[in-house]
Amino acid sequence: MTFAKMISKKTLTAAVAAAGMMVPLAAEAKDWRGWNIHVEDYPVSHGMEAFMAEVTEKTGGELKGKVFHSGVLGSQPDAIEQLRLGIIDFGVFSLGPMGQAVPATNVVSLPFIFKSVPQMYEIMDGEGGEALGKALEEKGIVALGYYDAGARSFYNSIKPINAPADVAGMKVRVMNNDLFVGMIEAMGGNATPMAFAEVYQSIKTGVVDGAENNPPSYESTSHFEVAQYYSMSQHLIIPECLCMAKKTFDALTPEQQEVVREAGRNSTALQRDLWQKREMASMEIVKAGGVTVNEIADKSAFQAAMAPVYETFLADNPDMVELVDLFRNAE
Ligand code: BDP
Repeated sequence: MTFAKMISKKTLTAAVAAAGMMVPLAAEAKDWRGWNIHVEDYPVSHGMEAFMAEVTEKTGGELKGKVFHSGVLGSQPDAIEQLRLGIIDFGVFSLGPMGQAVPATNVVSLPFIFKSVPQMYEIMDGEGGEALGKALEEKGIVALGYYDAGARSFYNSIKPINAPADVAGMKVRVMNNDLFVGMIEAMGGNATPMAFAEVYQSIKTGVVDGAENNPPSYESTSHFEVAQYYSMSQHLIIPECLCMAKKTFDALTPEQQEVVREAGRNSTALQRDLWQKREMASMEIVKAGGVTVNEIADKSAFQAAMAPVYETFLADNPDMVELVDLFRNAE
């Protein structure tokens, strides 16, 4: 009896299939999964695609992966947890919702902590970004660069906001972080933390009266169609982080890690450039779409209204006084 006849055809097929599957798995690293909350045509999305493409090219295809846009891999708070576990390999996260997992990052969610976007760049590319990078790393996240997300302003379906008192009684959607609830309450409004993906319907059906965001997000989500008053309070400048799972990063060779870091720096420069252009384009789109935009030249009343947010935060987090001072006392 020949060997082939000794084993059934079925067993042989299974064995060949198993061997066939095992070989590539053992020889190649798994494909990375990149989480992105934004639509494909968005500065963050282009930055992420460029990052992945550069890593693949410079490692001769050893490292590859895919960016999943439009939040299909889950909401931001869920994705942060998955990143920490290495289920998601990389992504661009707002440091707003990041505060729940990495408390030190809350410092950038304090209203008016940065004096301007250029100042934010300076602090995040220096000591401030370094301090937050360390805190992120302790929670399993490697920061590769800080993207621009401009400044967030209020929009709603009722009326222009010119003073904090105009927010009183309004139902305002905020990102998932208690600090933002405190911020709205400090102006007498009702805050509703809610996932990004739910905001459009919620404004449309009146569950909330409005929300707050930067021009590209206000435009790309079509929120401007259902909330036609955009009031340039610019109360929050929250940078975003091109982040990698430490689990994934630590498994790389030192050479691969250097490639990843360099691609991170390059994609950050690209994203910041694209951001500036998109902000202007988005303002044009929303104005053409019927939005009433009002500038708020003097923001001091809003700044004054935020005092309780700082007081509560510092009272609850005495260990963060130094970090807050590093940011707020910067020139
Ligand atoms: C956008 C951020 C995104 C947030 C979103 C939000 O880029 O990460 O999820 O705001 O408001 O500006 O939820």
